[in-house]
Parts: sequence; structure tokens; C-alpha cells
Amino acid sequence: MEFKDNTKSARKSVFPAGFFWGAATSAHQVEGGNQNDWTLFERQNAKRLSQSAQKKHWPDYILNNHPNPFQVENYISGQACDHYNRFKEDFDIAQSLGHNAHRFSIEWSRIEPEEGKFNGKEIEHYREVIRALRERDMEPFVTLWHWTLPRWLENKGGILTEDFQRYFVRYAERLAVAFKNDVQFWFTINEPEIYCLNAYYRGRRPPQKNGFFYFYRGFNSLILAHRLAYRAMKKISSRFTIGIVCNLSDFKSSGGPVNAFLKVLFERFWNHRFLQKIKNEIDAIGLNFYFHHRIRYGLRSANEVISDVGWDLHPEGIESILRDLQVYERPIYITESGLADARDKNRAWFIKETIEAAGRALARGVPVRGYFHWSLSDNFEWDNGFWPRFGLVEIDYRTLERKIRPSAWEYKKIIENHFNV
Ligand code: IFM
Repeated sequence: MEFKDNTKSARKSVFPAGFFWGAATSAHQVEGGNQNDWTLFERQNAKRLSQSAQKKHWPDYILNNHPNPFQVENYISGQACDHYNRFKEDFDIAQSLGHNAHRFSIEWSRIEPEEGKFNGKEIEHYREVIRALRERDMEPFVTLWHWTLPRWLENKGGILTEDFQRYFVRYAERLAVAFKNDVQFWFTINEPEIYCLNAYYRGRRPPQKNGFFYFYRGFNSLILAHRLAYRAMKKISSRFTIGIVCNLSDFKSSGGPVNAFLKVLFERFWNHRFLQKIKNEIDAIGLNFYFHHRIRYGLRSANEVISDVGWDLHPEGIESILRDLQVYERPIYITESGLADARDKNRAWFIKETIEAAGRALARGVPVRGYFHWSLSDNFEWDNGFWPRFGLVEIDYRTLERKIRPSAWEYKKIIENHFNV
């Protein structure tokens, strides 16, 4: 595939040698067998969630899959994809798909199941995971915290407990020491804004708090946690590349001064607030890109192509976000981008368009350094459960058989074309 390059000869790829191509996962969504705040939430809410799904209309291709939104088991992560035991098999697949990097998260509740007691065996497990990646020539990108909390920390009040930063820094230091020689790329927190929105503003996810005040406190707590963890980890190794992963939106005004003003407000608050606060304590930016909003006196859907979970698919929107991020003068990794697409109808198109748009940003000098598709395999999509299918690889949740989707091979072709220019 050729990429339009406005500055150089059109035949040459704009993606530099050493660009990272891969996919991303998170511990609770794929590992299985976890005991954390989500495990409890799932037990308490699965029935309610399956009942409220009955009120909606669902297409047959979703209802015919297993599990489907009406089934209680859909909302219980249980063994998930059993990635905890099958990571080597999954990495073999990623390697066969041409990936040279992989983003995953470490499960805090495994590392520190009781307050202050660190589990050496679980640290060794993740050492094995990292080794398995290296053996397959894949660079590990490690997220320290992707939303799930150990039960003891949940009981203390989670991110709103006044000691949260101390706990987070202690956990981060422990991992930084353990993997000082094994990991270069670290992300402290996954999507602080989405976590606070769903857990502290909308009350949809644990600890199910509602209100702007909670959101604001949670957000500030995570800002401080990132900054302190960054400083502590840098003391352990100055050669670490440490970043944050933010979920940023493409906002487009529908015209007129009011909408233009609203666009600036949304961008300042949603896309830049967290980054502005930590801009002196980041070596890299992780961009998770899913959302595109039209602004017409509020946020509207563009009603173009939508994914199985109803999100607008507007891949070219990533270009303007990437260009906006240039102000931070840091390398940017697209740490997630993807779609729920059980029929694999739009995935190849979406990947190609997203990467082309990232290529256009690169050609204009934006330092994009990696692309990680969300996700390597189907997985547990939080309060939606298993039915949304985000994977390059399909999981049969009855047998745990893995099946590579056609779009995964299309992604491989893109990767190869860029290595071989
Ligand atoms: O599954 C999530 C992931 O945990 C965080 N980013 C968005 C994905 C899709 O909703």
C-alpha cells in the first residue's frame, strides 16, 4: 500500500525504520482468573446488566454469538481468554501477523494481593511474558494500571483514598526495579479520563459514583499519581521512556461561532487537561483513538459508519488529534485504535484509513512512533461483557480456540509494505 506523502516522493513510506507495529491488550480483559474490584462488580451486576440488555433491539449476528448480551455469563470475566496461561500461543499468533511490538498491562491485584505484600511468583510470571515477547522479537510496552484495583485498595476507597499516590508509587517502583533491564517503554495509567467518566461521573463501573465532584477529585488524584510515579521511576532508571495513555476525541464544529467556541472548550478540557498538567513529567504520549464528535450546540453523532457498539467510525479524525499533540514535543504512540466488529466487515478498512491518516500526520512532521491495534484478540469489554468483538483474532469462548480474522492479514500486509520500502 502506498501512503500519500505531501513532502517527499509519493512512493516512499513515511513510516520510519524502527516504527512499532503491534496490538494491545489489558490484563483483566484477557487473562482470566483475576480477583479484583471488577470481579466483585461482575458478580453483583451481571444479572442486572443482562436484564437491561433485554430492553434493547439486537441484530441476529450478535444474538447468535456466544455469549450474547442476554446471557448472565456474558458479564462475568471468569477465565476470559485464558491469556494468563496461553500468552505464548497468543504471541506466536502476533508474531505470525508481523507484529514487532506488543502493549499489555500488569494486574496490580496479582502483584500486590494484600496491602504491602508483593507476590514474587506473579512478578516472575510477567518476567516470562516479557521474555516470551523478546524471544519473538517483539518490544514490550507495559501499562502499569489499566483500571482494575486490588480488593484491599478498593476497600480503602480506591483512587480517592488519600494514600492512593503512595500506594501507586510503591507498586510502580516495585515493577520498575524488577524490570529495570527488561522494559524500556512504560505507561503509568490507561485513559484516566474514561476511567473517571465511567467510574466517578456516570456510575457505570466500579466504584459506581455519580457526579462531577467525584470526577474532578478522581482526575486530580490520577494526575498526581502519574507525576509522582514518573519521578520515582526515573530515579530507578533515567533511560526509561515513561508516558501516559489518553483517550482523545476528534471534535468537529458544524459551523458558526458558538460551535467553534464549544469545540475549543471540549478540546481544552477533554483532550488537553490531563496532558497539560503532566507535560513536564512525560517522555512519550500514548494516544487511544476511538471517538469522533460533531458539535452542534452539544455533542452529536455524525451518523456515518458505526461499529457494533454504536460508535462513529471516522478514522481520518486521528490526523488532527496527532497534529494537536505536536505542541508537547514528545514521541507519540497510537496505543489503541480499533472497533467492535463481529463480522469483520469494517476492520481492514478502518485500520488502513487510520494508518494512512497517521502517515499524513507523520509527513507533516508529527513524531508518531508506533501503532497498536485494539485488540490482539476478542476480550472482556468491561460492563458490556464479551459480546463486543474487538479482536484481530476471534475467540470461541466455549473452546477458547483462536481464529485469525481476515483483517489481521490485511494489517500484516500494511506492516510488511512499510518494512520493505
Ligand atoms: O476495551 C477498552 C480498553 O480497555 C480501553 N480503551 C478502549 C477499549 C474499547 O472500549
